[in-house]
Amino acid sequence: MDPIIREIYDAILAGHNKVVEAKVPAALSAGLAPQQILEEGMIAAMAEVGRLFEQGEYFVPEMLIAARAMQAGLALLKPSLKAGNVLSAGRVAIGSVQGDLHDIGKNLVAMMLEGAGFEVLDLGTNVSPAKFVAAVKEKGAGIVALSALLTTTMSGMKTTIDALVQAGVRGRIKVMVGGAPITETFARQIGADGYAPDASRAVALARSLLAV
Ligand code: B12
Repeated sequence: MDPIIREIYDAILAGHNKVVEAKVPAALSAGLAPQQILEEGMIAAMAEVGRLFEQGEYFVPEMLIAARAMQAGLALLKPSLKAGNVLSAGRVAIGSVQGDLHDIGKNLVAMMLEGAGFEVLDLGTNVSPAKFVAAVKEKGAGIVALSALLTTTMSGMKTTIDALVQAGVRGRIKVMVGGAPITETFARQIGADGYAPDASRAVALARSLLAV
């Protein structure tokens, strides 16, 4: 691993915001690709945080400070991840489903979609089905993107899709889903139009959903 990327990785694990804030720009100035910094330094660190949590070595406070360090790094990486796209490729309403407070992955997907020229309405975390429906009816979203990180909140995706059907708008929009516990099979079972395992494939998915 590149030494600067290693420092970013270690700083996220330790929750050292200041180090992350110093090293992300340093990595960019050293000519490292934003995608590499993101994947090897930042996403890999969060995966390790998850592993340590599972093993009982990290607890919620450690997860939280690591997440804050990750968010600090992401904010600095954001301008480099966005390509200078100006035309709107479509309007996407994105949010973490009801009961779910995880937003790092959702934010990354939102960022990459923006970078690819989509207009993104970020509804935040713990988003009720009614809020997604309102984003379609009142804001004209053509894609609804649902994120869930907990096995206990996955069912909120189905509830949201049901609410879109109930509201009579399901036919004119596409629904895409993602998050660590989500699979292609689950997406199909709940009647979503597509699933992507990461942010860059989410962009390809959004494009293909609007192309058909
Ligand atoms: C950071 C973190 C937290 C932080 C969240 C901070 C924040 N602002 O997001 C805090 C501390 C708040 C937290 C709380 C909890 N957490 Co937590 N958390 C994590 C951790 C370590 C990392 C998640 C993360 O950010 N990953 C990095 C991002 C980049 O990856 P990602 O989210 O998967 O997103 C990518 C893809 O999934 C995809 N994607 C994501 N969304 C979408 C949407 C669409 C439409 C598409 C197409 C793609 C897509 O693209 C993204 C980018 O590539 C995970 C462990 C893990 N390995 O996932 C546990 C984890 C998700 N948490 C877990 C748990 C148990 C909890 C708590 C219940 C703990 C507790 N006892 O309180 C609470 C629940 C709070 C709630 N109601 O939501 C468990 C879930 C277990 C389960 N099977 O349900 C995990 C798996 C940890 C573990 N190994 O046990 N957590």
